[in-house]
Amino acid sequence: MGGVCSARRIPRKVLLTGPRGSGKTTLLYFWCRNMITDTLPTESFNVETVTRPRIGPLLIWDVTDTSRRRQFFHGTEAIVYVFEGGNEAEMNTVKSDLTKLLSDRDLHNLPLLLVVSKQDLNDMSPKKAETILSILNLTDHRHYACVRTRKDDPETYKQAFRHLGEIIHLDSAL
Ligand SMILES: Nc1nc2c(ncn2[C@@H]2O[C@H](COP(=O)(O)OP(=O)(O)OP(=O)(O)O)[C@@H](O)[C@H]2O)c(=O)[nH]1
Ligand SMILES: [Mg+2]
Repeated sequence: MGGVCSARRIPRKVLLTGPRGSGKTTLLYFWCRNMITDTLPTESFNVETVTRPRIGPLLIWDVTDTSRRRQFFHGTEAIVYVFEGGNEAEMNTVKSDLTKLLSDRDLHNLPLLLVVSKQDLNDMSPKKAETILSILNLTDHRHYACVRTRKDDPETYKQAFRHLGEIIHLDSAL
Protein backbone atom coordinates (compact mmCIF):
# COMPACT_ATOMS: atom_id res chain seq x y z
CA MET A 1 0.00 0.00 0.00
CA GLY A 2 1.30 3.47 -0.85
CA GLY A 3 1.87 6.37 1.52
CA VAL A 4 -0.18 9.49 1.88
CA CYS A 5 1.35 11.13 -1.16
CA SER A 6 0.98 8.20 -3.52
CA ALA A 7 -2.70 7.90 -2.56
CA ARG A 8 -3.35 11.50 -3.51
CA ARG A 9 -5.74 11.92 -6.44
CA ILE A 10 -6.28 15.66 -6.52
CA PRO A 11 -3.44 17.22 -8.52
CA ARG A 12 -1.23 19.81 -6.91
CA LYS A 13 -1.02 22.96 -8.94
CA VAL A 14 2.50 24.01 -9.92
CA LEU A 15 3.41 27.32 -11.55
CA LEU A 16 6.24 27.02 -14.10
CA THR A 17 7.49 30.45 -15.07
CA GLY A 18 10.55 32.53 -15.94
CA PRO A 19 11.83 34.73 -18.77
CA ARG A 20 10.79 34.18 -22.38
CA GLY A 21 12.77 31.49 -24.16
CA SER A 22 14.47 30.21 -21.01
CA GLY A 23 13.46 26.58 -21.58
CA LYS A 24 10.23 26.15 -19.59
CA THR A 25 8.25 24.23 -22.21
CA THR A 26 11.22 22.00 -23.04
CA LEU A 27 11.36 21.07 -19.35
CA LEU A 28 7.59 20.55 -19.08
CA TYR A 29 7.45 18.32 -22.15
CA PHE A 30 10.38 16.29 -20.91
CA TRP A 31 8.62 15.68 -17.61
CA CYS A 32 5.49 14.59 -19.52
CA ARG A 33 7.02 12.57 -22.32
CA ASN A 34 10.42 11.60 -21.00
CA MET A 35 12.08 12.94 -24.15
CA ILE A 36 13.41 16.25 -25.47
CA THR A 37 10.93 17.78 -27.90
CA ASP A 38 11.16 20.79 -30.20
CA THR A 39 9.10 23.72 -28.96
CA LEU A 40 7.59 26.93 -30.31
CA PRO A 41 7.35 30.10 -28.22
CA THR A 42 4.33 29.73 -25.96
CA GLU A 43 1.54 32.14 -26.93
CA SER A 44 -0.42 32.10 -23.71
CA PHE A 45 0.20 29.03 -21.54
CA ASN A 46 0.65 25.27 -21.59
CA VAL A 47 -0.80 22.99 -18.98
CA GLU A 48 0.04 19.33 -18.44
CA THR A 49 -0.50 16.74 -15.74
CA VAL A 50 2.62 14.92 -14.63
CA THR A 51 2.16 11.92 -12.35
CA ARG A 52 4.81 10.11 -10.35
CA PRO A 53 4.09 7.48 -7.68
CA ARG A 54 5.64 9.17 -4.64
CA ILE A 55 4.34 12.63 -5.25
CA GLY A 56 0.98 12.08 -6.98
CA PRO A 57 -0.35 14.12 -9.87
CA LEU A 58 0.97 17.62 -10.52
CA LEU A 59 -0.95 20.01 -12.73
CA ILE A 60 1.81 22.16 -14.18
CA TRP A 61 0.96 25.56 -15.65
CA ASP A 62 3.66 26.91 -17.96
CA VAL A 63 3.20 30.68 -18.16
CA THR A 64 5.56 33.34 -19.50
CA ASP A 65 3.67 36.58 -19.96
CA THR A 66 4.43 38.55 -16.79
CA SER A 67 1.67 41.08 -17.45
CA ARG A 68 -1.03 38.38 -17.39
CA ARG A 69 0.66 35.83 -15.16
CA ARG A 70 -1.09 36.73 -11.93
CA GLN A 71 -4.41 35.18 -12.96
CA PHE A 72 -2.69 31.78 -12.77
CA PHE A 73 -1.41 32.16 -9.18
CA HIS A 74 -4.44 31.24 -7.12
CA GLY A 75 -4.28 27.68 -5.73
CA THR A 76 -0.62 27.21 -6.63
CA GLU A 77 1.25 24.82 -4.32
CA ALA A 78 4.78 25.06 -5.73
CA ILE A 79 6.79 27.26 -8.09
CA VAL A 80 9.35 26.29 -10.70
CA TYR A 81 11.32 29.26 -11.99
CA VAL A 82 13.50 28.70 -15.07
CA PHE A 83 16.17 31.16 -16.21
CA GLU A 84 19.39 31.15 -18.18
CA GLY A 85 22.48 32.05 -16.24
CA GLY A 86 23.33 35.08 -18.37
CA ASN A 87 25.14 38.37 -18.02
CA GLU A 88 24.68 40.83 -15.17
CA ALA A 89 21.91 42.83 -16.85
CA GLU A 90 19.88 39.66 -17.51
CA MET A 91 20.41 38.46 -13.96
CA ASN A 92 19.16 41.79 -12.64
CA THR A 93 15.97 41.32 -14.64
CA VAL A 94 15.61 37.80 -13.27
CA LYS A 95 16.17 39.04 -9.74
CA SER A 96 13.55 41.76 -9.94
CA ASP A 97 11.00 39.41 -11.55
CA LEU A 98 11.66 36.73 -8.96
CA THR A 99 11.46 39.21 -6.09
CA LYS A 100 8.11 40.46 -7.32
CA LEU A 101 6.79 36.95 -7.88
CA LEU A 102 7.81 35.64 -4.47
CA SER A 103 6.32 38.59 -2.65
CA ASP A 104 2.87 37.96 -4.11
CA ARG A 105 0.41 36.95 -1.40
CA ASP A 106 -0.89 33.99 -3.43
CA LEU A 107 2.63 32.54 -3.63
CA HIS A 108 3.58 33.23 -0.03
CA ASN A 109 6.07 30.70 1.39
CA LEU A 110 5.46 28.13 -1.35
CA PRO A 111 8.23 25.65 -2.23
CA LEU A 112 10.51 27.00 -4.95
CA LEU A 113 12.63 25.15 -7.49
CA LEU A 114 15.07 27.40 -9.32
CA VAL A 115 16.29 25.95 -12.61
CA VAL A 116 19.41 27.45 -14.19
CA SER A 117 18.88 26.31 -17.78
CA LYS A 118 20.97 25.91 -20.95
CA GLN A 119 24.13 24.92 -19.15
CA ASP A 120 25.58 23.81 -22.49
CA LEU A 121 25.58 27.53 -23.43
CA ASN A 122 26.04 29.23 -20.05
CA ASP A 123 28.28 27.99 -17.36
CA MET A 124 26.62 29.20 -14.18
CA SER A 125 26.64 27.05 -11.08
CA PRO A 126 23.63 27.10 -8.72
CA LYS A 127 25.93 28.60 -6.09
CA LYS A 128 26.89 31.50 -8.34
CA ALA A 129 23.26 32.09 -9.35
CA GLU A 130 22.23 32.06 -5.69
CA THR A 131 24.90 34.64 -4.85
CA ILE A 132 23.91 36.98 -7.68
CA LEU A 133 20.23 36.68 -6.82
CA SER A 134 20.90 37.08 -3.06
CA ILE A 135 18.79 34.00 -2.71
CA LEU A 136 18.72 33.87 1.06
CA ASN A 137 16.66 37.05 1.10
CA LEU A 138 14.22 35.56 -1.38
CA THR A 139 13.77 32.08 0.04
CA ASP A 140 13.30 32.70 3.74
CA HIS A 141 10.57 30.43 5.17
CA ARG A 142 10.09 28.27 2.09
CA HIS A 143 11.46 24.91 0.93
CA TYR A 144 13.88 25.60 -1.84
CA ALA A 145 16.26 23.90 -4.27
CA CYS A 146 18.39 25.11 -7.17
CA VAL A 147 19.45 22.87 -10.06
CA ARG A 148 20.98 23.25 -13.49
CA THR A 149 19.71 21.70 -16.71
CA ARG A 150 20.89 21.21 -20.27
CA LYS A 151 18.83 19.68 -22.99
CA ASP A 152 21.63 17.42 -24.22
CA ASP A 153 21.63 15.70 -20.81
CA PRO A 154 18.20 14.28 -19.93
CA GLU A 155 19.46 13.23 -16.50
CA THR A 156 19.49 16.93 -15.51
CA TYR A 157 15.73 17.11 -16.21
CA LYS A 158 15.09 13.99 -14.16
CA GLN A 159 17.15 15.38 -11.33
CA ALA A 160 15.19 18.64 -11.47
CA PHE A 161 11.98 16.65 -11.06
CA ARG A 162 13.40 14.72 -8.13
CA HIS A 163 14.21 17.99 -6.39
CA LEU A 164 10.73 19.31 -7.10
CA GLY A 165 9.27 16.16 -5.57
CA GLU A 166 11.46 16.54 -2.49
CA ILE A 167 10.56 20.14 -1.73
CA ILE A 168 6.85 19.47 -2.26
CA HIS A 169 7.09 16.40 -0.05
CA LEU A 170 8.86 18.36 2.70
CA ASP A 171 6.31 21.14 2.46
CA SER A 172 3.32 18.80 2.70
CA ALA A 173 4.89 17.11 5.73
CA LEU A 174 4.68 20.37 7.72
N1 LIG B 1 21.15 24.96 -26.25
C1 LIG B 1 20.07 24.77 -25.50
N2 LIG B 1 18.88 25.16 -25.96
C2 LIG B 1 17.79 24.93 -25.16
C3 LIG B 1 17.89 24.33 -23.90
N3 LIG B 1 16.64 24.26 -23.37
C4 LIG B 1 15.81 24.80 -24.27
N4 LIG B 1 16.50 25.21 -25.35
C5 LIG B 1 16.00 25.85 -26.57
O1 LIG B 1 15.59 27.18 -26.26
C6 LIG B 1 14.46 27.53 -27.04
C7 LIG B 1 13.32 27.97 -26.13
O2 LIG B 1 12.92 26.85 -25.36
P1 LIG B 1 11.45 26.75 -24.76
O3 LIG B 1 11.39 25.53 -23.93
O4 LIG B 1 10.45 26.90 -25.82
O5 LIG B 1 11.46 28.05 -23.84
P2 LIG B 1 10.24 28.73 -23.12
O6 LIG B 1 10.78 29.26 -21.85
O7 LIG B 1 9.08 27.81 -23.05
O8 LIG B 1 9.93 29.92 -24.13
P3 LIG B 1 8.59 30.85 -24.18
O9 LIG B 1 7.43 29.95 -24.30
O10 LIG B 1 8.80 31.70 -25.39
O11 LIG B 1 8.61 31.65 -22.93
C8 LIG B 1 14.10 26.30 -27.88
O12 LIG B 1 14.71 26.44 -29.15
C9 LIG B 1 14.75 25.16 -27.11
O13 LIG B 1 15.11 24.06 -27.92
C10 LIG B 1 19.19 23.92 -23.45
O14 LIG B 1 19.39 23.37 -22.35
N5 LIG B 1 20.22 24.17 -24.28
MG1 LIG C 1 7.16 28.00 -23.74
